[in-house]
Amino acid sequence: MKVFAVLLLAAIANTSLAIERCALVIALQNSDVIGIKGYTLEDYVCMAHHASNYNHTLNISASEYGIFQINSYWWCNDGCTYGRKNLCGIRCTDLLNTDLSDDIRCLKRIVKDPNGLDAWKTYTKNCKGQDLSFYTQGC
Ligand SMILES: [Ca+2]
Repeated sequence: MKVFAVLLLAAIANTSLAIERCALVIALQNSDVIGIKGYTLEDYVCMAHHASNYNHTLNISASEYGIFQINSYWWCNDGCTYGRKNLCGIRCTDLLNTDLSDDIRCLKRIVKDPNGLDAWKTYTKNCKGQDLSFYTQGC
């Protein structure tokens, strides 16, 4: 019985992660970020995987927010307005909820900057120029 409970919990954990990944895939497919500078759906999903492991509540060191780990100095308002740019015109806390539409709008704004997805070191290290088909499989 104990083994069954552990297996059941493991299955639930795997399922919730998979649903989160596929929810991101669908949200990106319904947006207009695919194709900007030649970036594919897989590029974005890979970046999110390595940035946050699809954890939309992640707030590392209070300066990186959400599923894409968007930085508060340039892109959102964290309440400490001094020196901040808020180029996406949103509250940083809006990057921590389950509504990914504003996260993706901000992602689009960032990707249009000269660095594109290279703004994420985790993208250049783990995703750029690699076979990324795994990231959208099963969705
Ligand atoms: Ca959001």
